[in-house]
Amino acid sequence: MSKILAVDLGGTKIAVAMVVDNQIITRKQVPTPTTSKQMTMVLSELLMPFINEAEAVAVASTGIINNGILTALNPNNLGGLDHFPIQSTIENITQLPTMVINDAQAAAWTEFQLLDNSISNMAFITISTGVGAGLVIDKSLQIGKTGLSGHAGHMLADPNGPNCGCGRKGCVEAIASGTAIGVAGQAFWGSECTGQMVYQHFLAGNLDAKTIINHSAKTIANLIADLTISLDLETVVLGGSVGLAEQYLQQVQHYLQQHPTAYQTNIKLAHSGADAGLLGAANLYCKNFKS
Ligand code: BMX
Ligand code: ZN
Repeated sequence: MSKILAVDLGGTKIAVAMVVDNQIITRKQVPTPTTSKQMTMVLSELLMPFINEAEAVAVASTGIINNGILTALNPNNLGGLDHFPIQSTIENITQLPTMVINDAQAAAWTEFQLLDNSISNMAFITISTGVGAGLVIDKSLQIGKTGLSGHAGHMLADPNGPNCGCGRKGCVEAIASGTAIGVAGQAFWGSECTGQMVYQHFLAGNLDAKTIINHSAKTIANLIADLTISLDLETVVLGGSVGLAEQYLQQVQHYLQQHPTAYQTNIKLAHSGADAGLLGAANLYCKNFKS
């Protein structure tokens, strides 16, 4: 039996869940704080009620995770939280063994295991606060020496595109993410416009919103085509609040179908929905640290 306290630390929310034998038992969610002091307090409040039940803590976190330290590739997604010692902070709070992995990498691992056994190469792409990706190649999750593997949200989509918080211009994330969708919507719906608001206008048939959402979906389709031609992907799984939103998958499929056959692959929605990161982190802890 395994009893893992799983944490999903995203750019917008932190979710905590008790995962018993790969099943989520209790789940809680709060907005992500933006300073390390607040983060330590919030983590303490969220984790303390569960520490007596759990044997370990497994964290799926946004950012580059190297030696238990969270470094933002796009610091704009994380307020003041760049260079946060997430592993030691949680170990100090809980006194439990703690493992930390990138959120999209964790989710890729969960979703890979739910695919047909014949599949060796897949990508999970989350379109959310940012655009993250996790790659499984030859059935093996790619993490990389410094934790950077899969950061495909920062591949070049348009050299003349908007500036990205990572310091580059025209990244996929700067065009396709929920944050980028909100920023594009500000020209029509004012400075308080969010990605969610643009999406509601899109579903209501507004043409300006349709242009923005289509631009995001087309950019993700181009990314999928590039990853497929370079990695021989057999399946791509979409997640994140935008990736899982009504009609988004269909838009991405529509644009991918316009590419030559070699660039096309099967695209589906994350089977474990918004829980993919939590389940993946818990599962990876058991796989790597339990005999
Ligand atoms: C960013 C990057 C990735 C992350 C992705 C999705 C940071 C802080 N994060 O590209 O590590 O996987 O966003 O993150 O640089 P989310 O917060 O949208 O889930
Ligand atoms: Zn970038």
